[in-house]
Amino acid sequence: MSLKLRKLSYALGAEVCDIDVAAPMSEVAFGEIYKAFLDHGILLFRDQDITREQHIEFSRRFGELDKHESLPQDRHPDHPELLLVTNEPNADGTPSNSRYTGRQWHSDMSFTPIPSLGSLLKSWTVPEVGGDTLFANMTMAYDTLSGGMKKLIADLHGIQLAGTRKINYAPTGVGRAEEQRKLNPPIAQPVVRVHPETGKKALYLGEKVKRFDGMTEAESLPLIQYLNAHATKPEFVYRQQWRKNDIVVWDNRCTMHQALGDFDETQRRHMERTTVLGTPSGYAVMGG
Ligand SMILES: O=C(O)CCC(=O)C(=O)O
Repeated sequence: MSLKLRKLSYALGAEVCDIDVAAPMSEVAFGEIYKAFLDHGILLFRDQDITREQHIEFSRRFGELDKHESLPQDRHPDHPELLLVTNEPNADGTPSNSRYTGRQWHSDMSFTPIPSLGSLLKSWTVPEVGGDTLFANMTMAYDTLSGGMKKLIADLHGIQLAGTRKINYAPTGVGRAEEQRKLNPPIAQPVVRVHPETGKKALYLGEKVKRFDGMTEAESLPLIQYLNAHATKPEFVYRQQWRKNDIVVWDNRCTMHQALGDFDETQRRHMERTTVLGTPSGYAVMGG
């Protein structure tokens, strides 16, 4: 098989064209997909009208899947491998817990000692317009820093906190953030992360980090905000405009992403994500 790829943006991403991810696929054919995943940071597969089981099965090709023990409130009731990102109300009519999931720059499971290798998000229901997701190339972000800045951040660790959210969103679910934090104590992750497969260095930060280990929030925040702003400049970013039955797989080791609230929230947006386990990274710290 020879993959038909179409670049999605200058910074990152490629669409894999004319493919059915649920069809039988040899190791060699999947090897081509995996190589494209490493080369482009994210891959888009359009028109994948597949079942949940097929979504899970294809995801397993990338590695062992997380059962989402660290985010139990958002799991699919019948498939622990699937995490819901939905604004569909609960059966009792209460708002969904996960309606604001991902509304800040982050890399999945950075707040755990085994951050994710990659995630595969499938769109089941999308609003008429909007509900987009931004992805940033963190290798490019690192490479374009000055030598002085690279030296300054080389040994820093950012403390990643579970359950953080931007203050402009209403709280979701009673005790949701508290539960997430209880299950996931703060983890310090290297600010410069070496990709275990490509060997390339990437920035590893996002908006779940409020301070560096060994420094105060006041000392840390200006640099964290500078680095996040640098990493998310338009030239380092791809904007995914979802259609129903898209699957996007992203490499959490060298990209970060953010779900946007750029849509009419009275319309339904329902996404489901599998999360591929990564390799151990970071260390536990006391307090945030
Ligand atoms: O819903 C989205 O577009 C992204 C959700 C997200 O950030 C995540 O699953 O980590």
